[in-house]
Amino acid sequence: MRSESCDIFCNVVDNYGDIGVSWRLARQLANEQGVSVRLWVDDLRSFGKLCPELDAGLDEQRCRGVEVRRWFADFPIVEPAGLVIEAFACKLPDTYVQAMAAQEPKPVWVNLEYLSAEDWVEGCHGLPSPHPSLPLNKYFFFPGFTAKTGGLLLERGLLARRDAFQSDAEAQLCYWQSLGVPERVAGELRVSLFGYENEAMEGLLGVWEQGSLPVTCLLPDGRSLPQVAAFFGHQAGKAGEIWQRGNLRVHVLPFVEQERYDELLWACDVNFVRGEDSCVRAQWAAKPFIWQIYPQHDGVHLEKLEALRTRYAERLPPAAAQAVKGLWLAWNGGPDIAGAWQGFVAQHGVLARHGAEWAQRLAPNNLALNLLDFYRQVA
Ligand code: TRH
Repeated sequence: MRSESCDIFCNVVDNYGDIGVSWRLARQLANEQGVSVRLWVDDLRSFGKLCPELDAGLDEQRCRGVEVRRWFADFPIVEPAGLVIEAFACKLPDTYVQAMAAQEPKPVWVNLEYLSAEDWVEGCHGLPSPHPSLPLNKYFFFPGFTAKTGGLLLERGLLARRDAFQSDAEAQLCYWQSLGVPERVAGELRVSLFGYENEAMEGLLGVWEQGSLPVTCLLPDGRSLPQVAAFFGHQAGKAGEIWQRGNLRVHVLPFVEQERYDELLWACDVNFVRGEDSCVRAQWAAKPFIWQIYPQHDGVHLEKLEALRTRYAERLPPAAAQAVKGLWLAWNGGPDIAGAWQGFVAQHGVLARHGAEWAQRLAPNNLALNLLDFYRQVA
């Protein structure tokens, strides 16, 4: 790498996915690959939810091996890095682009795209787009699920740490104790629930309440909380609260720092996830999972949902594939959440084995390594 340096630009649009992915990538490049990383972020308050040690009052700081800079509209004059990553088409400052054009050799400018399992991604991954007026190319880098895409973010040693945790009953017990969650009772299912507002919420909570198995639902503080609180007859809720109705008990958890969220996914039997980054983490957790996709007005999100569902279910026996289809659709605006949940739980053993095999299959296609290889080829 020419200068072993990388600038990552992140504009926090909504929620935590943009900064979640940028922060994960920044740490991986810095701490695993020895790259000198500067992360420019316009909203340090949202960032601070994922990384509480960050000081949202500082314009410049070092955090976990990464130089974190507040991205002001009035952008300072800086020398561009060798690798420039524009996360999710956030527009780079004009002065910075001018500086890139003036630099020799030119930096490699990459737009890191949103994750999709759709087929067209393979054809677009790595394509250049010439700047309309400056001697610069911007390259489109697509994360994805096949060898012809940029792969997925996966930290070194993550799967080994997951395996160690999942085979260590004592570690899991300590983990549950740290959350104030009692020991499991026979037949109990532990489910994490991270999502957006959802029309199917009441139906899902109802089937858990009425079901024959005890369900413990771990609910991180966030957008699903008001609906769950309402189900229990409360106006609102906060971390630390515990609610019970029939066979369902809910523990409201604080939103934890990013690394600690993995443990929740590893420890649960089923994970409800959303957006982009938590969906990938659920796949590394290798437990049966349900994806609530980020909704878009034009409905294109349903095609993305279908693309991942199809890929994920490809090697599943028909009954298990059908169970995944039923619950993923019901959780994304489709019918019959109660029946779909029962169908899914009946396939839990098959889906758990499949989850482990699926994670193993995806693991070699590592986004951070692919990005560096791409950089070295282009530079
Ligand atoms: O927050 P999200 O809904 O982000 C979304 C998506 O990325 C979507 O693609 C994008 O278009 C939209 O934002 C604007 O979901 P996501 O992607 O799962 O990001 C959540 C992040 O929060 C992820 O990095 C995991 C992290 N997290 C924690 O750090 N602690 C927690 O307790 C929890 C529940 C999550």
